[in-house]
Amino acid sequence: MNKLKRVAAIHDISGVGKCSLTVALPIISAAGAECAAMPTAVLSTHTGGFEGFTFRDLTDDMRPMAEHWKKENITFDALYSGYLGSLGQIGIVSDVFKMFRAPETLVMVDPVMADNGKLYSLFTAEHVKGMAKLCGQADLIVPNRTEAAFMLERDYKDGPMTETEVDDLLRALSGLGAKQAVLTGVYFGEGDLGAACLDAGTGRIDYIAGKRIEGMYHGTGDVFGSFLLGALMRGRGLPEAVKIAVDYTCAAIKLTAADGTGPRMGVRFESVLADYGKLLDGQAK
Ligand code: PXL
Repeated sequence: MNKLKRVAAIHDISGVGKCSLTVALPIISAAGAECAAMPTAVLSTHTGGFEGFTFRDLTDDMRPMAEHWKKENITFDALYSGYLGSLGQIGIVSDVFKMFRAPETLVMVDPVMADNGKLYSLFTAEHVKGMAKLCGQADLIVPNRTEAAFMLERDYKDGPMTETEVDDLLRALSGLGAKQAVLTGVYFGEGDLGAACLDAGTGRIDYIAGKRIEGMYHGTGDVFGSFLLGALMRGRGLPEAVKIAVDYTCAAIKLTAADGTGPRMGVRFESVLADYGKLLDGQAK
């Protein structure tokens, strides 16, 4: 049997709405990897589409948690950061990366802070600068098009892209410092929605298209990132892992659209988990 890989997922817990830790834990576990958690904040719901959510900031707990893990000689095969609950957490996560980075550790930063041309509520321009710096410490970054534009101080553009635009954005993103970059929300034709990835070591760029389902569903970035990291932990190369993440995210969105539960409750990833696990075990039908 393969060695069990251990991931530390550094995200918030939004009690309702299926994003961040409530999707990273089940998806990475379904991949057959262990998912440890460092919660950055606890909210009643995520901040996109709900009014009056509670927000407990856990900034002060993060460093002591990391120090305890270190004292217990706990090691990680991957460090995966997402939604950070305060500006101060960016520096703490940067220190956590330094504490736990070993030669084989994969540091993946999803600079969760914006979508559809807008910053999420609670974030500022300072957050954008801090996230761009944190991306420089990562091996792999996973921004959406809005986050990419903001971090690169470019105008956000939606709609279909050309290959030249995608290549240019990916190369600019790798200039932030990470060896590998995955850009989400990429499509060339109206019926598609997918991602593109760059390995700056080889210069190789891949475009992966899925079938677009109309509507913007919440938490899809976290679902995508978790499917991606799970596949990487099971030994898949970057383009193959991106393809798996696009396929399973699209499948979850399709089921959600059929359910008609609306965009703010997140996507029905639960119903594709068993299949995803089997695929990574090499037992797909
Ligand atoms: O999925 C991104 C995300 C994560 N966590 C919280 C959020 C959001 C997006 O709005 O509000 C709390």
